[in-house]
Amino acid sequence: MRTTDAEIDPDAERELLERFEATVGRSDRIEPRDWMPEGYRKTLVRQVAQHAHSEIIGMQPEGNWIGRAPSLRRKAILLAKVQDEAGHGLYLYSATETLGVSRQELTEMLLAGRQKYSSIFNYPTLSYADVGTIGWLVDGAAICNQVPLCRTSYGPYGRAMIRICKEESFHQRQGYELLMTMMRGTDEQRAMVQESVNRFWWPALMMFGPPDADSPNTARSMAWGIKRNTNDDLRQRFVDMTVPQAEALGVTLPDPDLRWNEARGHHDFGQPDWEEFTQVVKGNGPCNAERLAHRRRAHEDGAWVREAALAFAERSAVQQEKAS
Ligand code: FAQ
Repeated sequence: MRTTDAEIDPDAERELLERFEATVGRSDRIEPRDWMPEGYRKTLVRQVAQHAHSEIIGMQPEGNWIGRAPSLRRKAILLAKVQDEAGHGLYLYSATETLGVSRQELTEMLLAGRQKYSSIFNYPTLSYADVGTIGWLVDGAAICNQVPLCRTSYGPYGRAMIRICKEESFHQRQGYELLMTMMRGTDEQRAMVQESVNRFWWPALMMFGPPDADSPNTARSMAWGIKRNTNDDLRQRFVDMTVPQAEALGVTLPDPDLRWNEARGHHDFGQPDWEEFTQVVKGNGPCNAERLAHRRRAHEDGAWVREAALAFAERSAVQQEKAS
C-alpha cells in the first residue's frame, strides 16, 4: 500500500521529500513505488486524467465523419486515427492507475463533471475539411504540448507520451496531406479549407491553457518537473511552427496582428477570446452537452461488455486454480 504523508514522522518525511526533490532536480524519473508528495500525486492525476479524457472525447468530432468519408482510402485513414486516439486514452488511463485511482473512478468523475477534457473538442466538425484541420492544427498543437511531456518527471506518464507522440506525428501529417490535396482541387474545396482554418485557429491556440499570468498550476507543475514549459512558451512555439506551414498550404491564418518580429525572433500574434475559453471550460461551449451525453450513452451501452469481461476473468481464474 502507498505510504501517505499522514503516516510518517516529520524527520522521515523531510528525508523522503529531499530524496524526491533531488530525483526531480536531476531530471530522473519518479516511479509508482517511490514516495511522492500528495500534491504531486494529485496534480498528476488531474493532468493525466484530463489528458486521457481528451483523447476519448476527442474521438467524437472526427468519428462524426467516418461514415461520410469521400473515399475508401480516406475512410481507412480516419478509422485508424480515431482508433489510435482510443489507444492513447487507454495508455493514459493505465498511467493514472499507477497513481492509485481506477479507470472506473476516473470515468465517473468525467461523467459527473468533476474532471475536465480539452476545450477544443467542444467545437463542431462541419465539413470534411475539418478532419484535415484537426490533424494539422489540433494534433500539431498536441505535439507541441506533448513532446516536452516525454521528459516529464513521472515515469509511466513520460513513457506513454513517447509512444503517443510518434502516433500524433502521423496524425498531423495525414491532416496536412488532406488539406494539401483539397488546396490543389477546386475553388470550392479551397474555400472549405479556409473556412475550416478560420474556425479552428483560435480554439487551437486555447488548447495550451490560459496565459501564464492566469495559470494557477504552471509554477508548481514546473517545479515538480511535470510540465517542462509554460503555456505561453508552447503557444509561441506552435505559432512559429505553423505560420510557414500555412504559407506553404496557401491559407491565411485569421489574425490581423500576426507578423514576424525581427527583434524577438518570433511571430507576434493576437490573443484568443479568453472569455470564450472560460465559458467552454465551464461547460457552455457549442458541443459540451452533446459530447458528455454521447460519452455517457457509450459508457452505459458498454456495461454488458465490462460485465462479460469480468465474468470471463473470474471463470478463467477458477479454472486455472482447479487445473493447478
Ligand atoms: N481545456 O493552470 P492551468 C489531443 C484548465 S490531447 C480545458 O494552466 P495546467 C490529442 C486546467 O485543467 C489534448 N481545460 O492548468 C488529440 C485548469 O483547471 P483545473 C489534451 C483547460 O494543467 C488530437 C485550469 O484550466 N492535452 O489533443 C485547458 O497547468 C486530435 C487552469 O489552467 C493535454 O491534456 C484546455 N485547453 O495546464 C485527440 C496535455 N487548459 O484542472 C483527438 C496535457 C487549461 O485546475 C484528436 N496537459 N485548462 O480544474 C497539459 O499540458 C496541461 O494540463 C494544460 C493546462 C497545458 C492543458
